Amino acid sequence: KFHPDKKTTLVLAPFSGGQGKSGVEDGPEHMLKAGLQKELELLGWDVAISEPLKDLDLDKEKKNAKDVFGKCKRPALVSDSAQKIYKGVREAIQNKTLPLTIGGDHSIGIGTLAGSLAENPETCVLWIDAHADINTPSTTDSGNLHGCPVSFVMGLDRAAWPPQFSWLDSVTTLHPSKIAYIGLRDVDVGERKILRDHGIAAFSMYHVDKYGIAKVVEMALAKVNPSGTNPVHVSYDVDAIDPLYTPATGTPVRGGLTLREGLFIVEAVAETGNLSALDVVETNPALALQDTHALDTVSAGCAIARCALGETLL
Ligand code: HAR
Ligand code: MN
Ligand code: MN
Ligand code: MN
Repeated sequence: KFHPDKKTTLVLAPFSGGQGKSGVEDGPEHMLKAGLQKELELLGWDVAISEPLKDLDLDKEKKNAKDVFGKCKRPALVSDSAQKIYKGVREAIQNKTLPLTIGGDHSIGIGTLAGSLAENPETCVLWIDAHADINTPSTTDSGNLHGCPVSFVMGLDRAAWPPQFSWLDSVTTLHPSKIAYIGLRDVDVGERKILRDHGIAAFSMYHVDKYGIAKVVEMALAKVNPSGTNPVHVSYDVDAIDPLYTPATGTPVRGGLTLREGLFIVEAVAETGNLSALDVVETNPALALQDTHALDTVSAGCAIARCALGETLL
């Protein structure tokens, strides 16, 4: 329904400032080298490429030791990158294309979700992840902003924000009823309280085992998009899938989704016709202990993108 003319923009987001490990900025390059663009074209999609971070000198910016605010690490860098990605995603939507953002760490989700919400405030979100990424600058233990994107787009704990994020004030905030999680299994104490206090739909691995993935996706979509008419932004962290299949990622957690369960989620969203944006994040080829680790993780990332764009809807 939302993209009958099958046009997408690959928004490249080679960013690693939201966490401490380098290599995650090479995710986009690896997915392109694996042939992602051609694969999507074979599915009938017209593919444009956007590089909103092209002028960012990541290596140089990461060395700025003064870029700290309270516990938050590199707020200026993360905010600047997120704002650039925000603009890239808005432009992709204005061009009537589906933004498919390739990360990079999950802090880029601040930019992608804000971009979707700015263009359509009715946007709802499926956040597919082992982690809730809903820490605030007050609750974060690690200070890594890839653990905080959801709280920023919801406007939580505004008083504690690093000043650089004030550009987000002009963007519609994400209402807690418009996000559902699938795949959770490593959620911090402070995050549990936020999820509970706001009544956020959170389907953990327990629920996947209990109900099966098909029922979980159905329940998640019914919760965030009861009318079935609103655009759905899927923000997909490859660590939602078990590290057996996606080992090359910064914070792997065992006991995750099988590869098929992981792909089923996006296939089911594709079937609704409501997919309006997709992020595929946290692929870090540098963390592979052997060649197959990087290949498997990159292949899974590409498969998520293909399945979301309809590969298996024959
Ligand atoms: N909750 C932890 C923190 O805030 C770890 C979260 C991040 N890891 C990710 N994001 N890959 O999903 O630091
Ligand atoms: Mn590099
Ligand atoms: Mn994440
Ligand atoms: Mn994660």
